[in-house]
Amino acid sequence: MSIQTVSALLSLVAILLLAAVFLRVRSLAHEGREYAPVQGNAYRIRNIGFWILVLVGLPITIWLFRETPYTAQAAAPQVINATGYQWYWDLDRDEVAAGTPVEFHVTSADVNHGFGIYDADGTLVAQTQAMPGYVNRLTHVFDAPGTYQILCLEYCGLVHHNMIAEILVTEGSTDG
Ligand SMILES: [Cu+2]
Repeated sequence: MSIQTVSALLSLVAILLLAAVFLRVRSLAHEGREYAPVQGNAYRIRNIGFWILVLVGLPITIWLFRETPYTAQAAAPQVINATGYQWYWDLDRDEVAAGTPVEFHVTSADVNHGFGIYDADGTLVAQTQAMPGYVNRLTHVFDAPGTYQILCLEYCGLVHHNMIAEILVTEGSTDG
């Protein structure tokens, strides 16, 4: 089960629990109750919640902060400067290592292009825009070695379909 499926199921359970609480409160709302004991209970629950947050949430928060800034913990990115032209890509580097972040600095020399990275099966793995006057940064970690293709994702004129470049992703780490 993927992490997305797990979090979706957990969210669903939490939503159902919350809905059950609301329905329970609604069904009790018709009963006349003494106000003071209800208020006392509510304050007790609020106190317990507060101390759970302090005793559990605070240590977890501090623990999670130990690696900040997170980017400094990651290996130095491999940088590829990519420029789109009508109708080709210019990459200053076409070989990177799998498992280490690759930072694409993407721009265009003429019109808007779409910078799409496809794996060997033709699945889009990452994309950004290539725009004249701007440098868009796209960080991607290639999990699997292989040959990846850069295709233009925005119609940019007559030979748009021919804007294909290749990146070779090799096993393991390189100098970066
Ligand atoms: Cu294009």
